[in-house]
Amino acid sequence: MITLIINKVPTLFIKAFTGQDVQTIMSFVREAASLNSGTSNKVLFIDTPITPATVEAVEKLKLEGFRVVFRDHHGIDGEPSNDREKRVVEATSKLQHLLREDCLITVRRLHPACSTLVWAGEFEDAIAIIADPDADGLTAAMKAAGISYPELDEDAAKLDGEPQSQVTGTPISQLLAKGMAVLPSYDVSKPKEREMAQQGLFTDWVKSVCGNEAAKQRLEANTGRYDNAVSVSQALAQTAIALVPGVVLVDVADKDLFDPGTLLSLLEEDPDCRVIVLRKSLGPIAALHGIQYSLSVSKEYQNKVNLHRLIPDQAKSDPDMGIISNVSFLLHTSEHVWLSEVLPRLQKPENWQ
Ligand SMILES: [Mn+2]
Repeated sequence: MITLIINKVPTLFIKAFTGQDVQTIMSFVREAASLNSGTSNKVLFIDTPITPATVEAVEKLKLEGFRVVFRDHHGIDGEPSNDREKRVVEATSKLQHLLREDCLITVRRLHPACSTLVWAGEFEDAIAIIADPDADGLTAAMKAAGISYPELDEDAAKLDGEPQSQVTGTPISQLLAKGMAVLPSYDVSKPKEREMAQQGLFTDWVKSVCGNEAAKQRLEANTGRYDNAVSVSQALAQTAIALVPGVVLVDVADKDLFDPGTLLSLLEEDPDCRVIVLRKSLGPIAALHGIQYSLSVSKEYQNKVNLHRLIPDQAKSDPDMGIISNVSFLLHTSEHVWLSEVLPRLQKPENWQ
C-alpha cells in the first residue's frame, strides 16, 4: 500500500480489483475522516481503473455519507470492442448514475493526463484522495491537493505516454520518470520490495517539487541506475533473435536491470517489427510458472495484429493457466503455453497476420 500526505491531504495509491482492495480504501478513508477537523466530506478518486471493485468502494463511501468525486480519463473511446471494455462501459454508467455531476469520466485522446481534470488546490480541503499508483495518478493527486508547477500538465501527459516520451519532460519530471523506470520488478520472493521503493520515490519526488534539496539529490543520485539500465537495454537489443519475419525474441531472464522503454523502442526502429517477445524470469506468470513470455505488438501494427489469435479461442486470461491478456496487443504466457500453443501458431503467419 502506497500512501502519502500531500499538502495535508491523505492520499492512497491503489488499483482496486478485489474485495480486499475495497476494504483497504474504506479503512483508509474512515481513518482519514477521523483525523480530519474540517467541514468537508469530499473524497476524490482520480485516474483509478474503472472496475467493479472501484464501483463498490464508491457505493460504500456514499452510504457512509461521503461526497465522492470521480475524475478519470479511462472511458472507452467509441464502441467497446471486447469483454473488458464492455465491463468498463458498464462500470462507467454505474458511477455516472451514482455520482451524477460529481462524475467526470473522459477519454485519453481528449485528456492525455488526469491533472487536466482538476485545478490546482481544488481538493485541498478533501478528506482523502484515492489515486492510481503511477506517475499520472501522483501528478494529478498532487495538483488536486494544491502542489503544482507551471509545466505539470505537459509533464504529466509525457509521463503517462509511450515509454520513449516519458523521460522527455522537464528536469524535475525526468527524475520521476527515471525513478519509475528502475523500480524493481514485482518479485514473488520479495513482495514488498517494489512497493517500498515506489513509496520512497513518490515521497522524495513530491518533496523535490516543493523545493527540498536533500530529496532532489537522492533522486539525482539514483539516475545513474537509469543510465546503466539504458546501456543494458542497448546491449540486450543486440541479442534479439528473429523467430519468423516480423517477430523478434529477446531473452532477458536473469539479466541485469534494464529499461523496457529503451529496449522496445530500439527493437521498434525496424519498420518490419510487428511482435516483440521477451522471455522473462520476473512477472506475474513467472512467479507461478518460473518463466514468462511477454508479447507486445509494435505501435505501427496495434490495429492490425491481434495476439488473441495465438492462443486457443476458448482460452481465458488466468495466471494459473499461464495466460494473461486484457488487450489484443499484449499477451503474457508461461513457457508451457508458449511452446505448445503460441509458437506453433506464430510460425504460420497466415494464422495471425
Ligand atoms: Mn492515467
